[in-house]
Amino acid sequence: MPASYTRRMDELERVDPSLFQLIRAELARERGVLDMVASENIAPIAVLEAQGSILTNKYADGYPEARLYDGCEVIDEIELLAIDRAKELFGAGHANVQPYSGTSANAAALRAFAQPGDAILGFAFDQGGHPSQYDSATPAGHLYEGHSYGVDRATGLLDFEQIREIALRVRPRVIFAGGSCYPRAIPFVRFREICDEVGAYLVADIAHLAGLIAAGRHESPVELADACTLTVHKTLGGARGGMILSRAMHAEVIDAAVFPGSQGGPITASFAAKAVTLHLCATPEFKERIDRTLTGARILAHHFAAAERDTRLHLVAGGTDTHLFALDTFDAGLTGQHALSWCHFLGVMGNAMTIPFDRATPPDCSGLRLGTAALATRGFRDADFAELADVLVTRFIDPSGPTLLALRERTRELARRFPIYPDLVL
Ligand code: DSN
Repeated sequence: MPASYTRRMDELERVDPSLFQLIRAELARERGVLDMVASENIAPIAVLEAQGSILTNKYADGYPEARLYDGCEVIDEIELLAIDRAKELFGAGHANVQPYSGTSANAAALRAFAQPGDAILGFAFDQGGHPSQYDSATPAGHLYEGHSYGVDRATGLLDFEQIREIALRVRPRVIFAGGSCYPRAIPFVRFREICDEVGAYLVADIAHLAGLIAAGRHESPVELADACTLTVHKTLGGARGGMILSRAMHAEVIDAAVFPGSQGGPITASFAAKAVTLHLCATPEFKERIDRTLTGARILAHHFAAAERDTRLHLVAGGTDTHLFALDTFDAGLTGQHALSWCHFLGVMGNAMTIPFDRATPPDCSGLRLGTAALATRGFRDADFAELADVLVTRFIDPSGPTLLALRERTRELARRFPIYPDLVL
């Protein structure tokens, strides 16, 4: 857990009491719930301090030693520190730490490797992927001819026969690998083979897997892919924002595609917040946290699998190899939204998501996505994940039973036992 916080937000409280009250309310909310949103985490205080620092004052369009603004000597050092740490942590030839988000990183990767009108191929959102990899509604999508692939209906695993068939047919310039609701490991080498066969660039979207990869707990795509796009606030657990890793030979096109290609002035304080995050991710404590994250997801998935007959909830893709799992709620007579509201009542936050071959009629869906990254950061160990699993499974076995309030008390007790920012006084 984060170390002691030494300051209150006195000045904010004085200048803007209404906003201060909202931040106080959000802190109380975060403290009172169990966050199982698979893309969220709890940033260390050091990251919050860097993000909220005086670095926010500085314009720094461009890159170290090639800025459009005067007075960037210190910002150059900070950005280079973040770049070096990213390269070191992931073993990458090049790193760009300026993308505002994962979606902006994907837009920049497309700009780097494809021309308007080119075909591109990404993992369909309703199958576990992300729209920024192919969809015309996303920032860069309208420039390209977007195609998408999915998973095998029987196994829920990536369907490489289908991916290869589409790639041979549409000849994409870029193929994306990686998703936001895919619970299984991603064999990036299979994507590399297809890219080589059709002459496509491979972009690994490791927004969700970055922490697992940094800890050495998932195969790294860094040497296989032409570029990797990621976010720093999910399993890496730190600064909000995106990043691109690439082969050294692509450094120039990637940098030009980020700025000026797809973004304006960088959020300079985020260079520092990303640098701190990467520093913390290089520690044994980080690996240990990722191990608890993975074990926690397996424990929860195992409990749901064991109770499948009683809950009629099925694990999407049969289980998990990662920090997240998804439940198919359809046979339980629930929409994903409904299942989410049952968790919400217990103070457990998650996502209702469309799952592969969803049987619900949009806008309803049949998926409930849950992740363990934030709980592991909070300090959860095996027994705590097992306790939470028992609460959640019981909730779905006996939805209207008299035990409901007792279940809610058990999640409240878990939240109390693992306080967030205990020394932050607001
Ligand atoms: N927002 C991320 C997620 O929830 O998975 C993807 O953009």
